[in-house]
Amino acid sequence: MTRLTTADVGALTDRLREFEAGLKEVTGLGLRELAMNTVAHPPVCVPLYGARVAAVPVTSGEGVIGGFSDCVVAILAHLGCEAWVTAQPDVRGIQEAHDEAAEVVFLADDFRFIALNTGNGRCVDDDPATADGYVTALEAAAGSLLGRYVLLLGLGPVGRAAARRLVSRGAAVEVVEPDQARLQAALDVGLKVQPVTLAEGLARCDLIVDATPAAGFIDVAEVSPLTVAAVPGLPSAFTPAAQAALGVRHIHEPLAIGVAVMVARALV
Ligand code: 2YC
Ligand code: MG
Repeated sequence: MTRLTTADVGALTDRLREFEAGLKEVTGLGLRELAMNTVAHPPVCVPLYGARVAAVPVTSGEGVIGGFSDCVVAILAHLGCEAWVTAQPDVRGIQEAHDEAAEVVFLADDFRFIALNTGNGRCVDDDPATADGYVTALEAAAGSLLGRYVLLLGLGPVGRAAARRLVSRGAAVEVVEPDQARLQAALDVGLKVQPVTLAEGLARCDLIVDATPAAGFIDVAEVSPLTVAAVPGLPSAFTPAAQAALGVRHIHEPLAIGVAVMVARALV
């Protein structure tokens, strides 16, 4: 996933309620319900209220992103967890989390973002959690994915997880992946996806999952009142004009759905 900036996470922290209102309008689900529907179908109640969860800043590599851990905690608190950012980063932060009886610890370096349940050893990765949460949102918005054509842009870690989840929910997945090696690797592991050109995919699919790091290559002329776009990462493949035309049907934010599914999977 693209490395977030302080501006990205600050904007999300400020607009969390607004995002959730839009999510509810287009999917009928709030963040808690979306997470529980992703963890199990039919949904199970996950003990989020009062769950003690610590976010530990990690200084390795490119270092701490100002506001990243605070944003994770804001999302967790919004879900009803007792969440906090540890006073110290790295190993001292993990120790503090343990000493303060955290059930789940969130940690992100330059390569991985995980939620670790120190009680049961469960370790949840953000890429599949994010992909699965966004597919749940798309399915709720569409009513069902059974037999529906879905255009998937990109077969990186999030795209591959989304492809698996879309196929498992009955979708006919058409994928645009310019990297032939990535495409072949996905087909070689038996991923049931149909390679298409962007034009072919846009012509046939009203449901779109954007899992590419490329920005602004789908314009307003290529979206319709039937289009629903699940956009789990930054930047969006949709131009600002296309995003405006889609409104709440452009489901897009950099952390909230991923964190909600991560903590639900860590605690279920
Ligand atoms: O503040 C910190 O602890 C930093 N070490 C966090 C670095 C996160 C880098 N990863 C990302 O920005 C994206 C996010 C969506 C999470 C995964 N990739
Ligand atoms: Mg990741």
